[in-house]
Order: sequence, then C-alpha cells, then structure tokens
Amino acid sequence: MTPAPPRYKTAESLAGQMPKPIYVLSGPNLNLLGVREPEIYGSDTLDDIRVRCERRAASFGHEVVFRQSNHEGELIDWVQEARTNGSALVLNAAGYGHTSVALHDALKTLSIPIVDCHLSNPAARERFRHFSYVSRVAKGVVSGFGAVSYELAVEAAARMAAAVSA
Ligand code: CA2
Repeated sequence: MTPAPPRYKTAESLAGQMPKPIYVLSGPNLNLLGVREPEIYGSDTLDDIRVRCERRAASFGHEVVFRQSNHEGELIDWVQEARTNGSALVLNAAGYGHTSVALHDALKTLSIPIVDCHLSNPAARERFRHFSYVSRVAKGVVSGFGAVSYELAVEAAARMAAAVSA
C-alpha cells in the first residue's frame, strides 16, 4: 500500500523552491520622498526604501516586487497581480488608504497576508487620516517609523507568509 502524502510541506519538498515574492506597493506622491516634507516623511528616497526592503526580504529568503503609482487603477491592477503571484502584500496606499472603496474591494479578494504600512503615524495627525480602508482588511499595521516602517512591514509579511505555507 502506498503511504499517504504528507499534509504539510517537508524540507525536501521546499528544497530548491523559491517562495513567491513579497509585493511592496506605494501610492500617490510617495515618488516625492526625500525631496519634499522630510520633517514628516524622512529623508530616505523611495529607492533607498526599496534597497532596505530587498535586504530585509532576502534575509527571509524572499524577493520583493517594489512599485509605486500615482494612479488608483494601476494600484488595483497590482493588488490583483499580488493575489496570484505574491506570498504577501505590504501596502502604503498613501491618500487612497483614506478614500478608496475600490482598493478596499480589491484587497478583500486576497487570501495572502496584507500589511498596512505608513511612514508617519496617521492616528497622531489630522482627523481625516484616522480612518483607513486598508487597515480594515490588513493583518496588521506598521506606522510611524519612517523608512523603518517598510522594513518592519516586510519582516512581518515574510513571517506571516511562512506561517501560512507551513
Ligand atoms: O505616512 C504615510 O506613509 C502616509 O501613507 C503618507 C500619505 C498620507 O496621505 C497618509 O495619511 C500617511 C501621503 C504621502 C505623500 O507623500 C509625500 C512624500 C513626500 C513629499 C510630499 C508628500
């Protein structure tokens, strides 16, 4: 009689398999990082943040798909891509996090872990930043640590992705 296949992924079955990448998506105006308002968002550019994310993800054996868009529809297309091609999603939706039902609806279709990420701490800022359509569908939120928020969010995403696939 043939033995039943294991119901979990063994070290052998994982060997040589590269996990799916972690998607790190940034929304409108974040292309201006390092150029404007460093007192709020820090002096790192988005490219500096990409390098930080790649390093942190690599220490967990992940690659990163790192993208920024000023367009709601493009972000939604990438969220849909992450649904099939990613192991987790880190999202700083910027202003769209406070306004976009369409982004919220797209995020609800994902079964991979979602981390809502912010450079500043929106809860300590103007009232209109206190509500988030992203945090309602995220596993967790990392905010207030500048560029380090992205690193921490990538680490949380990698750990959650590992827990899901174990
Ligand atoms: O703290 C964050 O990461 C935010 O998501 C940034 C958004 C803001 O609407 C959220 O409430 C919190 C704004 C991004 C604007 O990015 C800029 C970057 C440099 C200069 C000016 C704007």
